[in-house]
Amino acid sequence: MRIILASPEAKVWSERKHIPLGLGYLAAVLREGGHECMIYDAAIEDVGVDYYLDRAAEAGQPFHLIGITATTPLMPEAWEMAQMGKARGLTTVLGGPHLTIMPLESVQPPHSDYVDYVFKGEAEYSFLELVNALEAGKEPGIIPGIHFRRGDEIVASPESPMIPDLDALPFPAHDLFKIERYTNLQPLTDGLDRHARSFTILTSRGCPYKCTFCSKPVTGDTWRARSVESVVQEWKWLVKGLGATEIGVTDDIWNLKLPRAKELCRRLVEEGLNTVPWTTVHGMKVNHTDLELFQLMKAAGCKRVGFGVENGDEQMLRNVIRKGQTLDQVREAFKNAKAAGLQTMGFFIFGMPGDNEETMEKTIQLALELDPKLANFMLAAPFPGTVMYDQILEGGQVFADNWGDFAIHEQKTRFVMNENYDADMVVHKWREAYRRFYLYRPERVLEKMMMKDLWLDLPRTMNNAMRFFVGAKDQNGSTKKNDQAKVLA
Ligand code: B12
Ligand code: SF4
Repeated sequence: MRIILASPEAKVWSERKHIPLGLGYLAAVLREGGHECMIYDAAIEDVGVDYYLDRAAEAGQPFHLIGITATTPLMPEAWEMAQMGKARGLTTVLGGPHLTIMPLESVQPPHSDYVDYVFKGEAEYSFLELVNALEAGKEPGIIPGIHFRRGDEIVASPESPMIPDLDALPFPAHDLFKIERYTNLQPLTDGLDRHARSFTILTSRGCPYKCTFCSKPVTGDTWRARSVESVVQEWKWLVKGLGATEIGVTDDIWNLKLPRAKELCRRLVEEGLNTVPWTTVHGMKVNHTDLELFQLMKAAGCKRVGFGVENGDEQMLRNVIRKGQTLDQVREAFKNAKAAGLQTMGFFIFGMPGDNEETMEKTIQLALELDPKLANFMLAAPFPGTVMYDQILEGGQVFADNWGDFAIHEQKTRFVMNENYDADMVVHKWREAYRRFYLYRPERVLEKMMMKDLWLDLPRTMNNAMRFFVGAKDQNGSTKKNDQAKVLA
């Protein structure tokens, strides 16, 4: 079968363009199964997916099926793509984080007019099973994770789609990405390289922690690790086979088992793979680190480590966010990482339920104290599938016009909790954090001024400055309840 796997363009503000790795995994398994695959990522393409669908049909080699991936904010575009596919007679399949949390929504009207199948969870094997069945002209049975309509009935698989043995999977089809069109991974501090050969790699899936802002059902509570050897072989392919210039580890928690993490670093050194810089893009967990790990990471070519710090108030961290780490552990990790010569990043969240002026001030103070190379301050957004979402709905309401508003930096997902929660104060402190960290400290301003990138693209620089320090035009000005906004619950 000829299959096009597509990712909609993120309307989420981000200058970074990362490969949609999930599609790489799906393509690899489909290819092994004898099917032809193309990956279409709207984020880096100049033309719409309809262009490829029409050219293929004109050439007498039409695609038979379109598989679309989506996180929550990309759902409107995902449905649009499915409509395009359906209008051209393709079978349409949706999967990815949002569909894992809300699979039923897309097989109900109006979406059931143009969405044929939805997959919940990890779909490498189950998607292949569906494609094989369709190619053989058979009605698909109960495949793990599948949801579809049969007449008026909705067929929903009760089986777990999480894959226990990750080593059994092929490496993602990294060769199918138009890699030169993706940016480097951390342009906020490095300058934006629009043509980096930056790949991401996944050494494990799942996480046993239960942070209340995290969409936990997406990867599950059970941590499943690949063997060090398998990871090293993929790393080798990226560096030696595909000319990677940067690698990002995007696990939820790659360092859960300290000895395994250290072993991986040692093997990267042994294999001479420490020449290409790498980062832990989405952070590592502070309470599974020690100085030796950071030293080994440095030796293995790691350039920068990120940590989810979240909040500067111990009670918030323990009782509201349930991060499973203490502020002392945070301080220790930053100290050790810096001592090993690594650059650090800190991720901080503003506006979790219970956050007030005092706790947010503590968060700003902690960011200034830790002084990472990059501080990423985010507004809490109640994504479905999080404990936070359920908590808000118990005592308040989430307001948004559609799923497209669920983009963290856009400030459009508003919620009301109770009289103690001041949403305007949250936005005020969030912007203050950016100003105090990046604008009011001469050494930071100087550091920025030295960056060639800042001067080469002044309009972009100004736009970014407005967005974070003041509020860009396309960001919604008010956090107050908007009566026009729908309640998404
Ligand atoms: C890398 C990453 C990013 C990258 C995106 C890179 C990219 N182009 O995909 C960046 C930094 C840009 C990013 C941004 C955001 N992210 Co993000 N991100 C991740 C992260 C850490 C890893 C993603 C990954 O590679 N997973 C590995 C692959 C193998 O898994 P997968 O993509 O889910 O694919 C599997 C299944 O979902 C399924 N599947 C996927 N697609 C399809 C399609 C079909 C047809 C089928 C059948 C199956 C299927 O099969 C795949 C193979 O098993 C995840 C957390 C996680 N561990 O998944 C968060 C995560 C996906 N992100 C999340 C969020 C909230 C965001 C943002 C919305 C945050 C924001 N700033 O507003 C934005 C959204 C931007 C966007 N493009 O959608 C949430 C999603 C929650 C939700 N409800 O959607 C996650 C789950 C984190 C979390 N635990 O809360 N993110
Ligand atoms: S935020 Fe990170 S540590 Fe917390 S549950 Fe999610 S993946 Fe695990």
